[in-house]
Amino acid sequence: MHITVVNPNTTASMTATIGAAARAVAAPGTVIEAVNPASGPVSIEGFYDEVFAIPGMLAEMRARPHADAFVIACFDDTGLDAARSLVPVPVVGIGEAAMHMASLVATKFSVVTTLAVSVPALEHNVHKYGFGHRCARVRACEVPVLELENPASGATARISDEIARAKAEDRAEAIVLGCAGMADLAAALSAEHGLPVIDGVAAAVKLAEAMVGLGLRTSKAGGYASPRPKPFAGIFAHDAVTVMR
Ligand code: 5HY
Repeated sequence: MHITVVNPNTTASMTATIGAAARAVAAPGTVIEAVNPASGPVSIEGFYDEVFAIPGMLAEMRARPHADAFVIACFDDTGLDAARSLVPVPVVGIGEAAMHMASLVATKFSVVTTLAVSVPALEHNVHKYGFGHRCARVRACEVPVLELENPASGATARISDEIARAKAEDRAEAIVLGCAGMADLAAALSAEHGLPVIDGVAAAVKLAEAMVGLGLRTSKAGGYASPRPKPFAGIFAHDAVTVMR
């Protein structure tokens, strides 16, 4: 099967990290293609950045009708509902995927993300997905997204310190890494802290494989129905959906 993993931000080096994490867990026979749009924010940190990442992300998806499933590799699950409306195949957000996996191994989990500005959007998703009684807290380690790629930033140590606080203060039994850029840190942090540390990229790839294997596709019976064809004016003219799927 072919899974396209879309990093909605425009930082190719982060896309490479995401792709490596996806391929590390992909089953034999699963082809992983990791892509990012050419236009949009270099990182997504809060509501404003997110909006400008969505058109480019959807364009990357529209250009790949051959994909058996898509993973949206931003922990905010950027544009997830629009993406599920656009394509008939499964679309898995790494945030939602990680929360589901955490709920299968712990009675209570905490999320450790990057900056405080990102926290409200993630808290909204926790409740939107029905994990309000399972997620103890969404924490920020105050590391900007792209500093995750800077070995001199001390990012890993700051994430580890926040995990220690989640264990002590939240009684977290598992940790969800709240950024796609943390994908390569899960195993080491889990070993260091002695509890499950879940990376959403890996979780989303395995869930997507399972959905394809089950023949599950997004329901078009309601909210994820294909958009009705209509003109889009101005700079979004090429984003108009012209045919029903
Ligand atoms: C992400 N931003 O996973 C989110 C995390 C965040 O560019 N990729 C990003 O900080 O909201």
